[in-house]
Amino acid sequence: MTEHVTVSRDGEIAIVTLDNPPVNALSFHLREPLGKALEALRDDEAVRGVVIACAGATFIAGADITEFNTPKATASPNLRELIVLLESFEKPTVAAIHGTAFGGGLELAMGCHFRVADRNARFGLPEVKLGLLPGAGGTLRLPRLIGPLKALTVIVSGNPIGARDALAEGLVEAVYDDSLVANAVAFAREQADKATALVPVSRREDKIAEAKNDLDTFDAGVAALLKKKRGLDAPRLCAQSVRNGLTMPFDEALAQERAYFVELVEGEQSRAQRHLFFAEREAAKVPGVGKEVEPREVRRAGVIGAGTMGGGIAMSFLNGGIPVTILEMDREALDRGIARMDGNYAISVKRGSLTEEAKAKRMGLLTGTTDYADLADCDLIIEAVFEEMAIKKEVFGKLDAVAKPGAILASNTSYLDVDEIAASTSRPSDVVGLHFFSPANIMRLLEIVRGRKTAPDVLKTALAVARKIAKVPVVVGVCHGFVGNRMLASRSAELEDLLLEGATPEQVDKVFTDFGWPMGPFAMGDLAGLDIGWRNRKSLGKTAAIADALCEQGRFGQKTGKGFYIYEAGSRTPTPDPEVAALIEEKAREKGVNRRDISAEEIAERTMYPMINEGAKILQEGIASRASDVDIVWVNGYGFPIGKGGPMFWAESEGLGKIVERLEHWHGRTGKAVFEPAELLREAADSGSLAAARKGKAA
Ligand code: 3H9
Repeated sequence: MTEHVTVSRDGEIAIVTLDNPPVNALSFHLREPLGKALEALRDDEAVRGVVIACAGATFIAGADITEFNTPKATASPNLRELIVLLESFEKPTVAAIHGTAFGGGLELAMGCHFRVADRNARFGLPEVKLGLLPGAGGTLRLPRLIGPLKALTVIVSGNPIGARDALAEGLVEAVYDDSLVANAVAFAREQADKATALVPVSRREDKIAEAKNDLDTFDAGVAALLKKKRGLDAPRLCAQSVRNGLTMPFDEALAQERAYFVELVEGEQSRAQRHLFFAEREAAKVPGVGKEVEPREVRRAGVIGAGTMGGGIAMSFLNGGIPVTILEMDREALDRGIARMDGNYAISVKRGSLTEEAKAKRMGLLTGTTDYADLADCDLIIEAVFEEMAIKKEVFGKLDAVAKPGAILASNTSYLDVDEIAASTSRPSDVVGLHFFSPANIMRLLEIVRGRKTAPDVLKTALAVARKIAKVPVVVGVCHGFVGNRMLASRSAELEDLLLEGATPEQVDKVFTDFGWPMGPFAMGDLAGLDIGWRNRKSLGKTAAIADALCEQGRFGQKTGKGFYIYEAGSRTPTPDPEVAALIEEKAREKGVNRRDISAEEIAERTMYPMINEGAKILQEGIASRASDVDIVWVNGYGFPIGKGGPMFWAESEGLGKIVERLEHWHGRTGKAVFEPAELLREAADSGSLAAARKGKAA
């Protein structure tokens, strides 16, 4: 018995309780006493059955991620050895699961003969989200319990399943409403009394027999599952390992799984994804918003504007179980907005990702209105109206008049000065920016914009609400475009010139997709609608020779069938258009630009390096608190490839010195401000670490 592992007895059933806060990760200091306790129980003839349970909020959340790539990760007993030990038991072993059984935690549970669970328990193998595969038999045992394709769906998505599904699929034997451990003990006793032989999961064949004889169906299922995982090693090796379980003897497949795990854990992608795991948790820790700050309660949210953005924001709240009052200017616009939300949910029902009952429940939380007075009972009100300061101020003036004291007033502005908006109210400390990304019901990122006067408890509330509605929040400071859009502007600054100087849209886009972005900037522009940028430029008195000319011809992108590319009727696949090539050449001639061959390397340097440079400026100005916050913004809001860990993480592995040198080269050649290296970037180039340079500045 140690502080992390205690063994108690209920008659002839032993209960092993693990206690390693906060999430009972399988650290070496837990594994060592657990191994000793299990050996003793296996050999103790007075013990007829064993229950493994956990103290605290959850069962085991997995291997200890902080131990990876250290000697502790593999020190004996490692997890695989513990599972082999469990499978050698000739008396029933029962995992009693509450909270989450994730990763190595579920693998340990599958080393037991039986699993029983609390009704709120969740089960998953989320290793893929860390760029890994389950490395202690998970890819081999889960298929033996729930079938290979179902198992692969769980493994490749990394998403958990609930207790009810786990019971239906055969992952657990029983689910209880309460008294989990007592029920688990009774279950173990029942099994001990039975004369039936105990078969370890690794020796069960019934659930994989069919797939073994029909690998073609399995392979077709794999291909469908891997479609959206382009460029990532972990999902591919997860699938290969599950397949090995069908074609190889168990122990051989297990050794191969281990080899894949080692390959992945030492690789760049997993290092990047583990960085993102901790970065996401770090982003929730906001300077000046300590543990002592209590969040305000949000029982009802208000949303102003029922357009695509407002509707998406409202849906996020409904999905999180928070009632919403949504306001539009007139009845017709309101009805249209509500019908669009209803239609979006109907699509989910059709796809099978939502039940009719859940849809009705969510829509039941929605109230529509055209009267500001109806927002009086809202605890948080978010406006998603037209992006113009005068209109925003008018809306905030009305809100100031009707909102109850203590209500949080939020703007979904993507660019505007939140301090100026706040100053137009009588309660600037209650004002905050909540910048959602479109489609707001799907995109995970939420930029929380901290105004000069925003109160700490308002920020704490925004963070808590974000979590409740399944967003990834990052607190940022006030500047034009905040973190994401400001860096995006720098990434885009050279796009027109690259075309004028000789690159083609498809060549530029290919550099981006080869890097791992889901789309290049021109295909993206066509998808979003080129008219949006055009309108924006006009309002700011700006021009872009090529994009403006396309819009003047009515080429707005996918919605008009033509933009930077041409789209066959009903297709979303971009095809290069000779007319666009001719237009680019004409514009280059008009401007007297000599066209030349442009290399992929040059395209990458002139787009991605200015983005990094802007990120460094953002850090230097304190708009973001940490380089890792910038990474979270880009991975969750802009499709930056997760296997590269976000722009700032990538920049460090690319070499900050090299980036500074190339920025200087382009700055010398063009004199453009986007290439002038940020002071912080120059300083960081010496140490190789943005975080160290940022700390140096703060000190
Ligand atoms: C694995 O198992 C590999 C095996 O297949 C093979 C081995 C050979 N390790 O998320 P929270 C920390 S890979 C170390 O805010 P929640 C976390 O950083 C693992 N630390 O809480 C945070 O620290 P801090 C597969 C961990 O209630 C604190 O715990 N498993 C680990 O919102 C609280 O975390 C996973 O990928 C860990 N495994 O959510 C599961 N997990 O307070 C990863 C958490 O200092 N974990 N921490 O910031 C989760 O998904 C969530 O933490 C969980 C709780 C849902 C469990």
